[in-house]
Amino acid sequence: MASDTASREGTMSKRSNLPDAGRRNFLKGATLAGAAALTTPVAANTQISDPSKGSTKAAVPGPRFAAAETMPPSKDPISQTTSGGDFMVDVFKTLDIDYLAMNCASSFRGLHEAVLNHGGNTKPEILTCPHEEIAVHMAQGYAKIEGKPMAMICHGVVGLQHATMAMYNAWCDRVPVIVMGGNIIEANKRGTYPEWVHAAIDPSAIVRDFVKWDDQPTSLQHFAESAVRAYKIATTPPMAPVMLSLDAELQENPISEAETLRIPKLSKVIPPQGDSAALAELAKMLVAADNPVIICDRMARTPAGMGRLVELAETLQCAVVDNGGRMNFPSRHPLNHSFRRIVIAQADVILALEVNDLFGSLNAFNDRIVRATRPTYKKDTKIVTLGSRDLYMKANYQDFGRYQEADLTIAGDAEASLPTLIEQVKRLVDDGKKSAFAARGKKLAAAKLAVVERAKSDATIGWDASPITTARMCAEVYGQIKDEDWSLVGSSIRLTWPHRLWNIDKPYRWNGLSGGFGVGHNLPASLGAALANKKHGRLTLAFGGDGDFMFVPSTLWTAAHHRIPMLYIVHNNRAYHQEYMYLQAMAARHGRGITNTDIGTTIKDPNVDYATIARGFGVYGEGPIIDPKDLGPALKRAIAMVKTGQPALVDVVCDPR
Ligand SMILES: Cc1ncc(C[n+]2csc(CCOP(=O)(O)OP(=O)(O)O)c2C)c(N)n1
Ligand SMILES: [Mg+2]
Repeated sequence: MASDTASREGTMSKRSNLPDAGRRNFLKGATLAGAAALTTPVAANTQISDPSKGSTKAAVPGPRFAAAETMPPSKDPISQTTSGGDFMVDVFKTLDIDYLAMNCASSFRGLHEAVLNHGGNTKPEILTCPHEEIAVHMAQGYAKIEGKPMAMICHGVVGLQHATMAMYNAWCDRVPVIVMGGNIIEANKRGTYPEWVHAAIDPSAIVRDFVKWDDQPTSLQHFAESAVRAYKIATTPPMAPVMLSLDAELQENPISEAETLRIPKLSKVIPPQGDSAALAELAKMLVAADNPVIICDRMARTPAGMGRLVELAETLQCAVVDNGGRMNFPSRHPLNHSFRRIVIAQADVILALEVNDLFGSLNAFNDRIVRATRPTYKKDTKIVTLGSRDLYMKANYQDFGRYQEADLTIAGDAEASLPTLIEQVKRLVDDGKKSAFAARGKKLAAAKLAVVERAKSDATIGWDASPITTARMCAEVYGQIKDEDWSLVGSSIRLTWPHRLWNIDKPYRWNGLSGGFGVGHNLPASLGAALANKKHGRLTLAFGGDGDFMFVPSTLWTAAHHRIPMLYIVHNNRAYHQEYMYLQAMAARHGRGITNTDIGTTIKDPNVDYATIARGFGVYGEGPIIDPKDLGPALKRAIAMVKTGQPALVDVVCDPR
């Protein structure tokens, strides 16, 4: 790393002495006295060029500049061979950032140009996004598959305002995203009025409650240190987005004192393991329990997480309830009891691993008459939490959920703590325990089998119905992808069939949830995950609600433009159906009938033709599929397109759930 840094520094110094005439021609050619400007190297230090003389002069402070401000410049003074943006790109390269998602804007034109012409549009490569929300959500989906963050940049003030909801989702989901925004800090440098309305003294204020850290560097050295720090903070569990506001002048102006600039090396933070004595106590509780249950949510941070959880559960032969925030546990594993929550009621010890809303997992909520909750676990059940939840909290947004009592709270990263916990558990399991555990595991396996058989039979209900049942839609899709190396990266709200029926068995087979339940997440986040899957040759697919699709349908243009293969299946119930049901419940509660409840909750009159929209964005489209018999052939054609490296959409007119 150190030698890398040294060679990079060398590159920067070299660049400042050797002008790349070709690269900067567009600047010079427009206004300058041609040959003189082209042959005059600009020393990026205390020297400035004097275009009228075609020579370099020492910069003199004071009256000379005062005069310049009151007189119109005779000629455009721009003639430079480096820009601050170049240095910023060199910093991104050291951080191994593959993509920069953006909607273009003048407040970061300096960086944009440097990415293309200094960086060669690789590491990072620009992803063109028609909406800032797409850029951030793509980064969210990408990070969970790829295990590293993507950067996005947006226009000062207005672009960031568009990015906010996606940043909130990523923050609630504890996913790292390197967010940047352009700004013009110095008032006297802002030119036209749009530059004023797009500038702020503290641009990050709007997102400060849901980023882990932010900064507005005022020098290139400051940028380098803050960029490396931002990356480190974002990727240290609990992970979260970070925000850097980038001064346009800093990006656009020549680099001065290039030889003093240094890119600090990035050292990865080792995630904290829970206290070993506490883990030993937990191991004792788990081994002594008659019915221990593990609940997990955002546990598997890396592909290693799933294997560790399988090892712990198999050692104990205990039930696992997976809330699905990450790909934690194989769906068909005999110990996966996510759809048999009765295990929570039977548990004498519950271990919660990185569970975001533990109260919600352990209590039933009913708001049909009055808002009321009741515990679903026994009074004397011992509850233990292991996770990074307690290590990081913010006050304003209430993503922490209701306070849940626990008997033992171990602060630490669950995935990092599992090896020690497994070791402690194994130490305590003697032959007697082993056979008792095996008997428990056998019972659980039988109960699991019954649940799967039940799901299979439930799935046949209304098999030939039109609109198509969601069970049939999922079964038809699975039938066609199960022998591929597939990755399911998105799902419409409450669509549980894949987890009930499919064999979801590898770390990339599922990509978790939105985090903040901000609708409009699924389509772009799925595309970001598809981008990460592309180089592995995986068949990426996602289901998504029609309501979700309507927020940022232009995501499909990004998919087509960047040739990102993904099968996107619109679960088209022609409604914001979750809200439709809430409204019906409300009307019923008030005794006023449900005749008006499709107002404001349905997406019909006119019906939306999603396949035509897809084609308009250059994406292969099938549908609307209304007759279930048409679904199989349509999926086959769409999958064939995806296998050629293109995105494809299938619009399936479905029942609500
Ligand atoms: C940004 C945002 N706006 C509104 C909501 C409220 N909301 C929750 S679910 C939902 C319906 C989404 O529709 P769709 O994706 O079609 O899913 P469906 O409920 O029909 O299965 C809405 C509007 C939200 N969560 N986020
Ligand atoms: Mg819908």
